[in-house]
Amino acid sequence: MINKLNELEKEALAKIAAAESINEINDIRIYYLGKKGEITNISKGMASLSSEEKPLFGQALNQAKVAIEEAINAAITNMEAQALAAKLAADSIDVTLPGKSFAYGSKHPITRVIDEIKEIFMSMGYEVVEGPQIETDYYNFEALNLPKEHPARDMQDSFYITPETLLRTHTSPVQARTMEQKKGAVPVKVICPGTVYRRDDDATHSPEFHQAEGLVIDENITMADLKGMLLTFARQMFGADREIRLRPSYFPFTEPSAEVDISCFVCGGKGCKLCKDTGWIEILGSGMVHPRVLEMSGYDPEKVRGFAFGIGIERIAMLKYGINDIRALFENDERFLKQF
Ligand code: 2U9
Repeated sequence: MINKLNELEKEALAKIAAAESINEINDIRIYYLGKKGEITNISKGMASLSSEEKPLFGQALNQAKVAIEEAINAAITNMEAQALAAKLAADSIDVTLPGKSFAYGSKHPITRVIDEIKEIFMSMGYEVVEGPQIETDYYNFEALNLPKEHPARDMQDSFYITPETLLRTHTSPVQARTMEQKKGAVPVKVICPGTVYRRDDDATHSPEFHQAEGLVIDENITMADLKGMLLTFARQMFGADREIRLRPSYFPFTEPSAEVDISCFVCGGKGCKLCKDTGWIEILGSGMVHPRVLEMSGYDPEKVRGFAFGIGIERIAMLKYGINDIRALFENDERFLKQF
């Protein structure tokens, strides 16, 4: 019986050594050590042995069982380690590969100029106010001293939606609405950036463009306040050594009105191609709010005064970044936009 046992043990160990999977090993375990397994069966024969033979056979039986168990456990441990190593090799990350790069966007030059203007005016205590792009004839024209049939309406030849509504031709209606809401209260100190529309289309005019207009109303506001603000703006936007110059002009909503030039930031005023040898560059329009405009929106021109100004954003962007065709700002060509 011991010989038979030794044969079974040898056979089991050979099968374990040749097994290729954990499933196979488990089948071997059941075949030899299971309830009806070969080793279990042979152990049942112990009852027929003499009392001298019994302990010897018992010992051999235990040794065989332990040897098979150990071989099985070692084979399983070995197979699990091999499986893990294979999985790690398959999933491994090559840390020397270059990383994925992200394409970063950047601000459109128009947004950059608007943001810069907002910052400058906020630092001077102005509040940023926005309003609707579809306006009524009243707020876009009437409240700004541009009654129907006023010849200055022609300059803003407009996109009408109905006879009484249109795409706003300037951001001025935002200031008119603000005044109306404040019901005569002072001070009013607002900067109103936004998109506006006019029937205009050439190298320096686009049917859709942007403005930032400002309005200050208080007691005792004079043109000196306007000039002080203009100088601060010119220096913050175009350099600390800028000077300004005011030239008489005409706008229906301001009286007196003035175009504002800055000393050329390329040549410093000596004369160059950019300033067309004049030493000066026009950057915006301004003036003292017309008494009729104050009155129409609920302010008493005997008690308060105001100044107003209008900045064309595209013009500032073109000057600052040396863009010579306004259409580049609206074509969304990445080769252009990536430069900002
Ligand atoms: C109210 C009262 C007064 C706004 C003003 C200008 C002068 C001006 C131009 C700049 C370049 C238009 O985009 S542009 O072509 N604007 O020169 N705008 S004063 O005056 C106002 C506005 C609202 C209630």
